[in-house]
Amino acid sequence: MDKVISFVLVVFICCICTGGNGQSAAGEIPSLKTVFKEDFLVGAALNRHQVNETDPMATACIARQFNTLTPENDMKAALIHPEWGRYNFTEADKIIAFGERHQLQINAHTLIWHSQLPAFVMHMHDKDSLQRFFKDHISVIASRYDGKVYSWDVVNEALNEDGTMRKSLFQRTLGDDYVVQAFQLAGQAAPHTKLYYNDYNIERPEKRAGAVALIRKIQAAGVRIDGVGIQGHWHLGRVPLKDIEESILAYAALGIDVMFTELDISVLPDPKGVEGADVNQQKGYNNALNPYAGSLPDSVQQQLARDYENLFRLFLRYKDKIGRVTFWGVNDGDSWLNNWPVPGRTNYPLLFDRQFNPKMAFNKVIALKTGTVTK
Ligand code: 9MR
Repeated sequence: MDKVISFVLVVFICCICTGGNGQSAAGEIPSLKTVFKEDFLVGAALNRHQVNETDPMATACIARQFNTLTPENDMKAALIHPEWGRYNFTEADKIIAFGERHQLQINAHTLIWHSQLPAFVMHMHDKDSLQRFFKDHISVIASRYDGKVYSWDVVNEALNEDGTMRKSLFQRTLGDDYVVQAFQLAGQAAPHTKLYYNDYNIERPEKRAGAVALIRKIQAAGVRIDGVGIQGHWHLGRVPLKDIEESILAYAALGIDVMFTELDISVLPDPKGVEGADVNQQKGYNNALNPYAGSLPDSVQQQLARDYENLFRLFLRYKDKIGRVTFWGVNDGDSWLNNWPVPGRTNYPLLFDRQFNPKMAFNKVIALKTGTVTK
């Protein structure tokens, strides 16, 4: 009987301490980076406003919660290399300074991607010019930030859903080997930087087989690749835990680090024909596609919390193989999913709400480590 009373007392105290919303008695929200410090790094993609520290609440949340960042856009080719031979390092340099100021390790994103290319490259058809752009771009940027960033997403999204090579400008003009070349050039320019391949849906068996083959090809060429980023753009109630688990094992077996690099869980209905995270897929708005414009129903909040809890339980099981888990945004208001694949929606895919309050999903994830009782 005594035991029962003590148990009830402990549960009661825990509830008071967390205020039911994950806050301690002192009013402090637990910190993801602290709670998971023995397991893996926890990060977020940051936009330009956040790097410029225009919102003190955003800065405080980032500094408290995360120990690694990925620039959401400002190191992409269109922004950092807008014209032939002209680079604009202003924003990228601010990202480095932000990382130093707040002690966040930086994953630079991304050197070679078919999207967000500068106009002068998109219209380039001859092999010599593209080859020259390719070499200059990788060498100049990777060497400038060597030792300042921890890692690079060297190549992003080179694969189709069936695991074959995407017929991108790079593939069509330079051939399939462009991926191996990109890693080779990056390795020469940035010997102190980890080099990763990053893509979405590469937990799915078919696409995973393509990614495994691509990584093996890089390794067989004697070229360095240090890790793979599974982006992790998933959907409410459909997080593919089995595929994720098999993927962690398959990629780790290649002797490389496994990361979850762009994590979010969309709670909104998908328009027909949209899969993955291809930024070029856009669909028209209608109200039926935006059911939670006012607020998120409790049942959906709970499902989101269950999805995140199950996912992080899996991450913890394989923590020896997982180097980093990065969310694609800090709070729900930042997320690209408010405007993709349908513009102007209200999505709720992250752990913090639009006012930076921790959501039920945050509490569930934290509780996996602390055992704190949460609602
Ligand atoms: O979140 C990014 C969004 O702000 C940009 O408009 C978009 C196009 O560049 O890219 C988004 O980030 C993508 C990332 O770079 C690669 N994987 C898919 C991400 C979501 O689209």
